[in-house]
Amino acid sequence: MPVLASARYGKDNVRVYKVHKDEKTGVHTVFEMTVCALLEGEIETSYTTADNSVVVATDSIKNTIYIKAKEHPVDPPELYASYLGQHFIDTYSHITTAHIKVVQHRWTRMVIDGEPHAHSFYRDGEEKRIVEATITRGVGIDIKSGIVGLSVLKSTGSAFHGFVRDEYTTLPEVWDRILSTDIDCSWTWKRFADRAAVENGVERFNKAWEQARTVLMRTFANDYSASVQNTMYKMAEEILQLVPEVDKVGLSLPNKHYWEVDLSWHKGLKNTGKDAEVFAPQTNPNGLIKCEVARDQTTVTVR
Ligand code: AZA
Repeated sequence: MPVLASARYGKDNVRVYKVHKDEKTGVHTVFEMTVCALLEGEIETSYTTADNSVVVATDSIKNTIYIKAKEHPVDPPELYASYLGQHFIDTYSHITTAHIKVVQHRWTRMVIDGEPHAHSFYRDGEEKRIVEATITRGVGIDIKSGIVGLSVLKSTGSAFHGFVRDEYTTLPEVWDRILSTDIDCSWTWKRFADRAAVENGVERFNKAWEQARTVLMRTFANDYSASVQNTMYKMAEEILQLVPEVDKVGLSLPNKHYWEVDLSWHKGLKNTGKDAEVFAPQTNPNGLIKCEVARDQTTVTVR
């Protein structure tokens, strides 16, 4: 006899925009996000016996996403996600867990004639800020924050040698190569007891996001990289050091290859080794290097 092994449902891809208008200065601040809210609890019968009495319609979940964005700050997104998730478990006694994902899109203030503009913004890249919050009755609030799609490239300062050489190997060892990747980085907070614990010291979230972003770029730029593996480990180590309330840092980095193009067939053009200037960026295949770095042995298995 089949059993419902797991179930959650809700609304995904809810696009939300919120503007904050400073009455005194006339300066506007805008936020745009894409929200997913999925609920878990005593909802089995909706699947097994068509019992819709346990279903909070996904349309109502969508409405709640807008209403909570109106009632509460959406900055930082960790706070908004906690308010939203807490609402579902406080309001519906049969809902035990709310899974909230917030993807924040970039709107960066324009600087016009050297002055920050009051109400005009531009999209400076596809990088996103991510929050995944799990709010569980009787357990607390688990939050994973992150950055995805931070595209970076360095034209030197990267090597890769000493790797396994056998009958499958064609890749030459290099002491100077291009390194390019789209950084996905997450940091998992120690569990918060409740919403008040998230609110208390709420500035920690934007600070950590800024610190992580700075570390990712600074380490990428300054490290003479022996490999993607080693550079990413250094990134994670420093984030853990700077943000003591974080237990684990995860990284996922594609290695986006740029191959040399041998042009010697054309009038003897030199374009390899130290003479390489024109490269062919590859779309695929790409390397993919991942790791999670825990603060210590006790946090290895954190969520
Ligand atoms: N790590 C790198 O940094 N570069 C590589 C790898 C790897 O594992 N494999 N090929 N190139």
